[in-house]
Amino acid sequence: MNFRNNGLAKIIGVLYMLVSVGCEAPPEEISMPETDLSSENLIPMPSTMVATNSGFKLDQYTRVVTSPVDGNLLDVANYLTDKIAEKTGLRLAINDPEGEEKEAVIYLLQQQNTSWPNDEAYTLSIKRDSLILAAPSAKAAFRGIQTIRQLIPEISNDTLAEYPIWPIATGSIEDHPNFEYRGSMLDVARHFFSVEDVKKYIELLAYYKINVLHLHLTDDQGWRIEIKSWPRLTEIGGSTEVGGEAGGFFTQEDYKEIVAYAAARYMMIVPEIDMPGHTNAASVSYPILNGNGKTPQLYQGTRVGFSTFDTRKDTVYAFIDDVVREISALTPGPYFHIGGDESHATKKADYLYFVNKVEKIVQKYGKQMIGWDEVAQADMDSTSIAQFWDNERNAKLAIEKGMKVILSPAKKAYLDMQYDSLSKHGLHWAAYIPVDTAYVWTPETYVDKIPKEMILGVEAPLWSETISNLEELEYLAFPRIIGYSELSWSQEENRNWENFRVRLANQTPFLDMMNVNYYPSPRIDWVKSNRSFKEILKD
Ligand code: TNX
Repeated sequence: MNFRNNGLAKIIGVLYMLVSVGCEAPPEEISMPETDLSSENLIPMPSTMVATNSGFKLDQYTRVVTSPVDGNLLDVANYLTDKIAEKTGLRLAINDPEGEEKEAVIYLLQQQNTSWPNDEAYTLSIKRDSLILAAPSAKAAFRGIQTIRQLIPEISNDTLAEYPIWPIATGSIEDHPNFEYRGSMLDVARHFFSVEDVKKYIELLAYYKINVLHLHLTDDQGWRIEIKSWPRLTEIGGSTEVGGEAGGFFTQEDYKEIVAYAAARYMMIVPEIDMPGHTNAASVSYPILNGNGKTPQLYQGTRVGFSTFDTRKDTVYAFIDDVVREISALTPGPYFHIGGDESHATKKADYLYFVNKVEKIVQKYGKQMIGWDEVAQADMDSTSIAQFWDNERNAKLAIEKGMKVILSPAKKAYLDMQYDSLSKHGLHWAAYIPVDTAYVWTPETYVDKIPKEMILGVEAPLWSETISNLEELEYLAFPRIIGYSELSWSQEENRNWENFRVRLANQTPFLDMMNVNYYPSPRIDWVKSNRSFKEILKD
């Protein structure tokens, strides 16, 4: 619909309307402009859309009605009205018994009787006076309200009128995700990020229907999660980070706060304790864990592959049992990630023995194990999951063992890779990943002979060797993560770079409103946002 770009005709229409009906006009007399739902800048692209070229009247009289009035759906309605208020200044009433017939209504309906394609599917039916979001659950409705948020124009079509209106394009949408696991990972171990930083990242991801945040909580340089039975992990192991700054850690209360914040956005947290390699910070805190009789030093560099637990020692498994027990008790999601990557200092036989033992501990606490692709070399249970990042042979091994895989190929999906050789932050050991390279690949066929039903989803990891604050995090993650959301939510036939490029260019009003320090890739013709009414008149 793009009222911003509709040009002179629209503006003349608005001015004419203002002159002819004056500012006192009751809202129903304002005519709706023509719209085109199918050319909206939705990301990820919905499964199907049909445009009917009129406008739903979103204004101060619009009401939100939920049915049945179930607590979770009410929370979704509250989230939606908060976001509408942030974007438009309108504070919409929810389930207002005083509401009048003639007002436009946004319905959030829970419908369990319909046969939905999956449990995050939803439909939107938008007419002039009603916008109906139907979904099987509050979770699915939460995905649907992101679409509603994206359909609301950035500015009203008549900002000078007393009753401004934000017309929403009419038509219908049927939508459901392509993959159930749509994630990003954040490495809080190499550099620590605060609860507030993590919350902002979650909030941004939720807008693009991402439903997993994997937290890489431990590594050689830092242990970032309080374990009550082993307090020195954070006292000592959490005390520094790459570059030698003071590190930091999440208390269990902090972690619960992150989990709850994510859960309110129907996003799960996947905690990772990386082992048996990447464990220098743990062994500095408790030197008994590494078994070589030496007390290691805190490490502030960026090398990998030099540390290991002693995989033949009972104390190590007693330690891991405590860690998995405490973290699992704080984590409602079904998964526990054991790392398992780059254990170059662990003998192969020890590594295989270790992964099998730890898989059993994870299962004992009711969780499904995820590990980086190397874990597929061990004798794995088919319920465990391999996260493919580097080695296709490991991914195929996982499939042979009946394990599902998460796709995070470093050459395509690593958010810590530089955009190009001039990028301010990031590494390039796997590749330079400009915005188009990040988007133009097909998860469904990326690894030969992995059938789609064995792919749990796509995850874009953000390792933090080269970034130490939220601005730098945002610079590497945005805009690429927006493309990964589409690669994991949208069906293959609905993904197209040229089309995506235009929709991405139009994310600037949202990114600017959210104060996101995105990388302004020269491959995208970014739309200038926050244009005033005067600026629009000049168009
Ligand atoms: C490889 S990917 C690693 C990490 C590094 C990353 C940097 C993986 C499982 N291991 O330890 O941080 O490269 O890009």
